[in-house]
Amino acid sequence: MKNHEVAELLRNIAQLLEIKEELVFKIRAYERAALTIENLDEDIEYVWKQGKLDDIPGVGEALTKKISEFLETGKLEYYEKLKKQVPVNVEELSKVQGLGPKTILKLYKQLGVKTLKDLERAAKKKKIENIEGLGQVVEENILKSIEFVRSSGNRFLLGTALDIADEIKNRLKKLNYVNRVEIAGSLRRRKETIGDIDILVTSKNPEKVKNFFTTMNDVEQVLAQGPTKSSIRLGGVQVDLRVLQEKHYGAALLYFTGSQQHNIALRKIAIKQGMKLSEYGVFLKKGNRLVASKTEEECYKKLGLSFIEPEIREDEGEIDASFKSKLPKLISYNDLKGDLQMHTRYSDGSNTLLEMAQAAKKLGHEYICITDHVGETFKIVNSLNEKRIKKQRKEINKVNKKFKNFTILQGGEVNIRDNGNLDLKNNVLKQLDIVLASIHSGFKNSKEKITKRISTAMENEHVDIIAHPSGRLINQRPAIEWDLDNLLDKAKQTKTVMEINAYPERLDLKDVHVRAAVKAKVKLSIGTDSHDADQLRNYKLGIATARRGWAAKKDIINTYPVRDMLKQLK
Ligand code: DGT
Ligand code: CA
Ligand code: CA
Ligand code: ZN
Repeated sequence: MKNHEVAELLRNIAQLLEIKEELVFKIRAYERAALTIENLDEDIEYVWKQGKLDDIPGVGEALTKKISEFLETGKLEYYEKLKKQVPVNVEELSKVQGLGPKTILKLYKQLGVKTLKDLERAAKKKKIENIEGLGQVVEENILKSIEFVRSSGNRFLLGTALDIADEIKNRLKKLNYVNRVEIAGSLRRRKETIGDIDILVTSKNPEKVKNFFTTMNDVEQVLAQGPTKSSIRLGGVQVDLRVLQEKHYGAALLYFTGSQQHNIALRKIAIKQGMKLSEYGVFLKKGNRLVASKTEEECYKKLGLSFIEPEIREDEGEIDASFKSKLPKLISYNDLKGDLQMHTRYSDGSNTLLEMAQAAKKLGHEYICITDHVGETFKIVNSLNEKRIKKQRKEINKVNKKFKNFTILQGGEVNIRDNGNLDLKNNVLKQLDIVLASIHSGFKNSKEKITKRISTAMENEHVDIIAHPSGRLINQRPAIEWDLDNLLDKAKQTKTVMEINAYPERLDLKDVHVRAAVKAKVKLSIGTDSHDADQLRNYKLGIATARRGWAAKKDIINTYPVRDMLKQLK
């Protein structure tokens, strides 16, 4: 989705116009459009391709032209010209938290701040605290935020990093001088964002491995190369490769998988028991004798622990649970029997329902639920009304006959309106096998209001699942502010299922929310929200998120055969 990029573009234009002291109404128009597009749930590219950009409130003819140019070419001539006319680097500066248009203007006029470097210098020299309306607190926050922009602003989506890592892993596996290949670090733990990719191999010929790794034809930059560790940049991401000896493999894998917090906690346990843990193994303090190192299991065992799955190695209670043999048996990567959210050409997807079904069957699913947008007023995504729902039902019945041991269900994703009502009447909702309800606007509602909206939707007898419940888009839009405990209570009471949306930018519910839901005994579903058949494979990201939230097979309704799954719904 390019929504965030387009919004940023419009906002930067507004900022430049502000510095140029253009007419206020013109500036506000850009700002308003930016806000709308940022909060738009639909993919702006899809809206553009449908020729519906001017349906977006605040987007008229001129903006339609500009946005189209940007989406088509990745650039906007008008913006490039504007940047040349104005000496301030608003792209850099606007990333700093709390630095709005007004402040950037002030800092430029009074202190000549044009770049991030200028800003840092000014803050360090304590020049900002003297500017009216800013002060010392703002100055300190600016310094903190500059650090944040530089360090953590650049984390990659799990899905993106996983594709790159799998590709490299496959190449390394083919080499006859490489024995084991494993992905470690945050990626092995399947964290939602990844700083860099860590890969471990064992080989008797580290030199050869290094040469292969640093000269692959898509390497963008070699960052470091040594006898046992080299780093490259590929696809924009840093990839660290470590070549290990077979005998240390387990201990090294444990160490480089992390998390750092988990490692620290393990080391403390080792010390308490008169042992020492390092990336080379578990040693007895006395005589420095090696007692475990070949496998992770062995290392855990020596510390008195049962194996802990990588996804939960975050020092969030897993070590204690392992010690007491109270770890849940996590859902596994082949436990899913169906996919409960996807779109077709009926609404805003790019494939037919037959194509979606064929692709899902190929992945090993036993059933899918087609969940095109349905509704009366939510038109931008081509929502189905009653007539089209009936037409789709006929097609589903027809396509279902083509398959053996595979079921297509008819669901629908209905928008939750501002007042908590649904965008479709009950007598229509009732015709669907599964109803997903979700929020697509008003993400900035107060906590009370938004909690009420969702809980009102849960009370509707036809609503089965709340889809992408928090509405967050990773690196783009924060989650809504909600009272999760309250909503989980309501979900339990109304037998409403909470979705783990596996779309790479969403992963929503996220890991900690999943854990709260499991604890509250609220059932969960996994849906890929695919708008294209290629996206169906993302279900694994949903399982990863479920595992990070300590979910077992029984907690996820679509691990059940289709009939039992339907029985889980209200
Ligand atoms: P990332 O890359 O920011 O997404 O997160 P990680 O967890 O992959 O971190 P990374 O790449 O810096 O290091 C990989 C693992 O190596 C990390 O999870 C734990 C281990 N590790 C690295 N440096 C240290 C350290 O200074 N202390 C400890 N205890 N462990 C470390
Ligand atoms: Ca890493
Ligand atoms: Ca690393
Ligand atoms: Zn959609």
